[in-house]
Amino acid sequence: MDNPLILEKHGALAEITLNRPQVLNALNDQMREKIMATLPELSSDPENYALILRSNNPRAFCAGGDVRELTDMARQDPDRAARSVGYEYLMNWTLECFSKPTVSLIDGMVMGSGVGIALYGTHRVAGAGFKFAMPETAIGLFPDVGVCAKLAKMPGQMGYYLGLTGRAIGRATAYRLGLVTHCIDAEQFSQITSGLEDADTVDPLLDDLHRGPARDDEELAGKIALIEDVFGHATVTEMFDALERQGASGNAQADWCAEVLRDLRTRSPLSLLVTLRHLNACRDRQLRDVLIHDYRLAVRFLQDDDLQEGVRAVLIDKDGAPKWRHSSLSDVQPFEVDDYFKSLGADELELPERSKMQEIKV
Ligand code: QUE
Repeated sequence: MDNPLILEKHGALAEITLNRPQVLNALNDQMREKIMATLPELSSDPENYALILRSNNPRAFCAGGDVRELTDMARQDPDRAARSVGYEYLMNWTLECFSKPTVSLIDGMVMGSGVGIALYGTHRVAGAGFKFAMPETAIGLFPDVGVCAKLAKMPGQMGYYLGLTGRAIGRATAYRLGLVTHCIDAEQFSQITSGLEDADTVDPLLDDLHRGPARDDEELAGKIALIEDVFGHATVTEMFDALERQGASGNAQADWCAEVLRDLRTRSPLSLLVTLRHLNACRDRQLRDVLIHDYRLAVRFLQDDDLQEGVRAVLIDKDGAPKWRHSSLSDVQPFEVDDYFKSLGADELELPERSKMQEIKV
């Protein structure tokens, strides 16, 4: 079990298995490096047809990045922590530009950095236990790994709801939102791998096994108009106010609104404000540009207090009571948010254009 990432080739299929079950496959540098080493070799391998990404743990595809390792690094060697994050975003971009069918088999949790692996494959298959979340505002960070490119463009402000609250959704909702392409129970995953080993064509193989989810499996089905209304407000303060009004209204969704507001109040105020501004900016940005801007924000979060405190409160001491640098939204000065978005000058993340990523190597 010492190898955190296993690469196997069977016939026409290459399989990458995330293998750190004790930490729900929290992604570390070693795993990122192995993924990065594998992709260029596969892209020019004539024996290889497709790549599968999967987990050895039915509870989680990947619960996120190894943020404990990252925050330790940020204290001891901030430049190294920044390089680690930049390398992760390069890996996200490399997965996006990879030119072969790439099938993520996702059962259990997929959060944060895990989304940054699973989402950029051509085909995203969700098992019955699938749970998606971008929960970073809970640890004083923001939804990164390029996911704001998707969240900002979802219909009805749904991505704003997901990115700001960090709340989870199941596979029916994720399928509706286009985060996953197929719903296939984990018991059938071995049929997918054996088909791809024989170079069976990926689309008919997955389409045959797919079962469209029932409408009543969508946990947000009755809340679409409400989410559009609340998360369509221009500021986080107005979103809080709208939830407060709805929560006190006695209508059918009042309890749910009160819960969402309670969740948002536990999130880092600075994270919420930075996340909203980033989402707005990403509405008309492509992934490469989003990742470059993610890097600016990540470098600032790594140097600031809330991420350290969030990881302490949520993941180390597990007291669930982070003491954020700002006690409320109104404590955050506009210039503090502005500073997060400034160019890093010579230290900006450099990502090659897509055409460069796909150049033929000789
Ligand atoms: C927000 C996050 C993460 C999180 C919880 C949050 C995150 C992460 C984990 C995590 C990983 C491995 C574990 C575990 C939790 O939790 O990024 O228990 O074993 O990696 O609220 O961003």
